Amino acid sequence: MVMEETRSLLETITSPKELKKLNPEQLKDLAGEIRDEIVQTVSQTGGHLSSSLGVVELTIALHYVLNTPEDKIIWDVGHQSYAHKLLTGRKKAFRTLRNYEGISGFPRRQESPYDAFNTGHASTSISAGLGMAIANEFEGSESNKIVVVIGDGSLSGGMAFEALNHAGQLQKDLFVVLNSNEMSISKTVGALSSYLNRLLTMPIYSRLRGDIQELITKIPRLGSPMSTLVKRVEEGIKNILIHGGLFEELGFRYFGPIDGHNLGLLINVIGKINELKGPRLLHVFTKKGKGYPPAQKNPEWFHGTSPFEISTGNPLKVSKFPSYAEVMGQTVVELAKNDPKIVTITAAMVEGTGLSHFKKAFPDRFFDVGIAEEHAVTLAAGMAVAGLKPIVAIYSTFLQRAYDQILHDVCLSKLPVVFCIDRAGLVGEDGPTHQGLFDLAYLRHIPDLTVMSPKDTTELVLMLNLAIASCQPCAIRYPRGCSEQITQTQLPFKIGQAEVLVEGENGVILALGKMVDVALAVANNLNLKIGVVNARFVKPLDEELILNLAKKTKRIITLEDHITTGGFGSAVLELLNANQINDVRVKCLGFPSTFIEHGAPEILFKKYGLDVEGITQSVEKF
Ligand SMILES: Cc1ncc(C[n+]2csc(CCOP(=O)(O)OP(=O)(O)O)c2C)c(N)n1
Repeated sequence: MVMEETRSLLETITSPKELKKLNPEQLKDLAGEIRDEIVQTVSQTGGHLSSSLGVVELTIALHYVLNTPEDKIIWDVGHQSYAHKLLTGRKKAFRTLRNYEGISGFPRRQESPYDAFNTGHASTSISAGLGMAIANEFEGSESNKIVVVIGDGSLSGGMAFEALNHAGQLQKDLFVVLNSNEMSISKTVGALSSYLNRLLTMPIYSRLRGDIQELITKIPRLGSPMSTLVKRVEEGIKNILIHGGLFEELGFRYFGPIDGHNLGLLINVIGKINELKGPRLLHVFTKKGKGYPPAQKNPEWFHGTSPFEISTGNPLKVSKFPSYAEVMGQTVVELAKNDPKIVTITAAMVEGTGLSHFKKAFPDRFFDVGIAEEHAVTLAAGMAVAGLKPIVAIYSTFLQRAYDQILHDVCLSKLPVVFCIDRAGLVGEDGPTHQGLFDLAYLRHIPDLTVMSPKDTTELVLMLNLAIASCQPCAIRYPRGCSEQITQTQLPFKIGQAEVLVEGENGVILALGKMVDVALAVANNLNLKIGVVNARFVKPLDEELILNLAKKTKRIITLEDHITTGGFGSAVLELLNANQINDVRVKCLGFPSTFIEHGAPEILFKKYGLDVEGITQSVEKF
C-alpha cells in the first residue's frame, strides 16, 4: 500500500490525457495509489470495494489507449467504476463517495462527461454499447470507439445474451471486454461460467502464459499500410491467444484470455484490438479485491461493504438486532423442515437475501440462477405448477425487470409463489438505481397477488407463515437493515387484516412497514388524539377498518416508504373513492415520484419530510 505523503501521481491526473504522459513504471505506481485511495475512501463511506480493486489496471489501460470522453467506456453494473472516477477529474471529490451531494457510487451521466451511460442494474452494457455503435454510424462518428466492460457474473443475465446475439448479427463496431474473476457477488454459477473457467485453465493458455509478453512484441507495429495492417494485427494477436468458440459462433472475434493485472500487456493488447473493426471480445482475468488482503481473502464480504477498519477489515458498526434478510433466511429454513415442498430461489444474491442459511441446510432445494431475475420468477412458476412451493427472494429494485413474469407466469395462474422483496423502500447510499421505491406501484394492480409489509422482523416471520399457508401468489416487502420488535403483535391475523395500535379521535395515521415505528413516534409527539394503524396489507386492504376509521375521524394520513404515486396511499384513496366517501380529508405521505438521489437514509428521509419531525409538522398542518 502506498503511503499518504508519496501519493503524488494521482494528484496530477486531472483527466485521462495526463495518463499518456506517464512511463510504464509510473503507471504501475499509479495503480498502487489508486488502490490506496479506494481502500481509504471506502473504509469511511462504505461501497463496492472488491470489484473496483479488481479492475484498476484494466481501467488505467483503457483510459491510456482510448480517447475518452469522445470514445465511450460503458461499465456494466458500474459498481467497479471507482478507478474510472479517480482518473476522470474526480479525485478531489472522491472522498465524498456515496455521500449526499457527493460522488455517486455508480456512473452518472449528470456527474461527468466520462460516464457514458447510467448503470446500476446488471447486464445492460452490451445493449447500450450496441445502441451507441449504431448511432455513431448514423451520425458519421464511427471513429469514436465504444468499449463495454462486463463481468462474468453480469454476462449470466439474459439481456447480455440478447445483446451478444444481436451484435453478432449486426457486425457493428463494438469492443467488449469480458472481465472474468470467477465471482459474481458469490461464486459465479451456470454452464457459461464453467465454460469461461475452462477457457482460463486450458493447457495451451498455461503454456503461453510465460511467453505472452514476448510474443506480443512480435505483433506488427501500427504504421504499415492500413489494408494489410488490420489483418496482420489480428493474426498477430490470434497467434498468441486461444479460440473462444462460443463467442466466435455468435459473430464476435475472441481474444484472450489475458492477465488483467499485467498493465503493459493490457495496454498493448487493448491498443491493438482497438484498431480493429466489428464486434470483438477481449477476455481478461482478474482477482477480485486485488491489493487489499482482507478483500482478496473474502471478496464476497467486501463486494458491498459498510465502513470498516483498514488494518483488520472489521466493520465499524454492528447492529445488535437481526436484519430482515437474516430473519427471512432463518425462518425459511424452519418452514422447510416441516414442508418438503418448499424450495428457494435467488438471482445471484445468496448472502444479501439471507438465503445462505437455506443453501447450507437444503442444498438440493436451493437454486441460484445467476443475475437472471426474469428466469428466477418463471422458474418458480414452473416449479409451482408441478407442485412445489417456491420462495423467490429478490431485491425490490431488481425485481422491476421481472414484472411480466410475475403477472403473466405466476399470477395469471394463481400459483403459490412467495416473493420475498428485500431492500424495499429507501436504500440510501446506492442511490436512484437501487432505491426500492416502486414495488407497490408495479405490484399492487396485479390481480390475485397479495401484497404485505411487516412492521418489524417478528411480523415478517408471521407473514412468511401466512404466505406459505395461503397457497396463492404473495409478495412480502421489507426494508434493508435491522429492526427491533416495535410492539407486541396481536395474534392471530389473517390476510387483509390490519392492526390498530393507537386509538384516536382527531384522525388516524395508516402506516405501512417500517413507517409504523415512525408513526408511533409522531403520534406520541402530538398534542392531538391521533390514532395509529399498522396497515400490514396493501392488497387486500383492511377495507372495513379503514372505512370505519375514515367515517369516525374524518382525517386519514397514509404513510409509506415508497413513492406516493400508485402506492399504499393511492390504494386508500381508491377505496374511499369507490365507496363514495367524499367528506374525509386524506393526506398521503411518502416519497415524490422522482428519482431519489444517493445519500444517508437519515438525510434523505429528513429532506423529503419523512422523519419524525417532518411528519409531525405535516400532520399538525393537516
Ligand atoms: C439486475 C441486477 N441484479 C442483481 C444485481 C446485484 N449485483 C451487483 S454486482 C453483482 C455481481 C456482478 O458480477 P460481475 O459482473 O462478475 O462483476 P464483479 O463484481 O465480479 O466484478 C450483482 C449480482 C444488480 N446490480 N443488477
